[in-house]
Amino acid sequence: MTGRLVVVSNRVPSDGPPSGGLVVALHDCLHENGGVWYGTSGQINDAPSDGFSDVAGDGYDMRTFDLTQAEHDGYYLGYANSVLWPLCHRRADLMALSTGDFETYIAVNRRLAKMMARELRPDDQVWIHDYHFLPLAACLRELGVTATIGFFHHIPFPAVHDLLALPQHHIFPQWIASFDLVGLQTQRDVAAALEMYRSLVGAEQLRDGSLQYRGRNFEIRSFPIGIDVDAFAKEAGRRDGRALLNLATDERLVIGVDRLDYSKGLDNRLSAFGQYLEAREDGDPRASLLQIAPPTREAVTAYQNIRSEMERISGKVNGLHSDLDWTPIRYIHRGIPRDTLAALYRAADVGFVTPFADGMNLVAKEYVAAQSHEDPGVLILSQFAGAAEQMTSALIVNPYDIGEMAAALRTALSMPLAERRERHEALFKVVQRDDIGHWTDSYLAAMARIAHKPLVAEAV
Ligand code: GDG
Repeated sequence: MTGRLVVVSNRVPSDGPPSGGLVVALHDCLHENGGVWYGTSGQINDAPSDGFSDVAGDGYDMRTFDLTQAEHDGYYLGYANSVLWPLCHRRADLMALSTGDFETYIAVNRRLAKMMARELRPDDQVWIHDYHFLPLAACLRELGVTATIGFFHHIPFPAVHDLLALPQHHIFPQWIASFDLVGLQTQRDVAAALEMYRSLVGAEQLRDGSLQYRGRNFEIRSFPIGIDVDAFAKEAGRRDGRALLNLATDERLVIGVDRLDYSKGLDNRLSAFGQYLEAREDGDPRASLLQIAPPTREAVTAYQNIRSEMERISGKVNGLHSDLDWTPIRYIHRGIPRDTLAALYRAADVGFVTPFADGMNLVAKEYVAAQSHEDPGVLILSQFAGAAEQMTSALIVNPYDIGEMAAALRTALSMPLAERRERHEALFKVVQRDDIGHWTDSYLAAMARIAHKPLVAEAV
């Protein structure tokens, strides 16, 4: 690649060796090509900083900046996580529109743009991640930055009628058009973005697939994110997950793994499991649900309700169905190590992934990667996870329909081996083909192609 790779994400992996697929993949790209990774430090400072601090990176530079308490509250907890997150997850009703948060969000993006603009070079390829930085390219362009700037939106692109609930919706098309390449997870997201340009501002797609808005030419394309399949499969085979749980020989296991977020459909999932238990007939296997749900964004009010809902439903189901030697729902409200997680996925007969809305959902892919090919488990997947666009051999369910999910559990737990193998083989193929390496390679190749496009295209 010519020019440096410059990555921007809310946090940089400054606390030791990177872990988790995305962070490792970005680390590997930077390690290979050299470059810079910008992001917040995770530290709160009394005064806004006017420059970056250096963190030792492995073969590349890591440049971090601190936030003030007011910035953390308004930019991170406020506009990013209490407005944009619910908006993009079809929960405009949960948006907390507080005076000043939008201004703080813009101010943080402006400050970062100002600090970056001093350091960026015209031939840099800048790759910005996530909804924390939607206005960052627009801020950089205002400062005269001409480098190629890409964006990856990890979460769903909002539908137009949801976007209209955002008081600042009119700036959205301009923010997006300031990037050169906008990566979305699915074709469904691309369709939503194109619909926004068509219906809100009347911008149409050109014949080469790119868009033209306010004199800028840019592309919106889907790049479904994946995982490091080989590494995960290897990890999953190292330990016996069933032994970790002390499961009885004939006990079946259903697993759910999610940050405790209202978008993940956890309440309906637990209810569906309860309904499955109620409808269980003599001879049906005894199954337990292991739900791992580490806390997340607890300072945001909307997250406090889901926590008490989980406690209420799991308490109710366990109260009704537990036996002296059996607790049907094991609900763990904390994070567990990645190697343990991999072994637990492998031990589970069913992966139960039922978000109301999700950009992709990597848990679905991790579950498939962790299965043994000889005796694989069954994936139950919400139609609203981005992953459902690729993983069509899963049992696809509507996460709002508790009865349908309970029936899917029954089907999954009694599925014959031949069908389980057939479905798993098809799913594994897709997950392996579109792995994390393919995602970074295809995104960076598209950005490099745009970087080398003759400049006349810009002036059309
Ligand atoms: C966003 C988008 C998109 C979870 N609990 C533990 C743990 N995890 C790991 C999982 C998985 C990751 O966290 C969660 O990834 P998801 O993709 O499921 O969801 P988000 O966090 O919402 O991610 C999403 C993703 O970005 C990537 O673009 O797919 O749609 O919302 O890797 O395994 N890991 C460990 N312990 C836990 O307790 N070690």
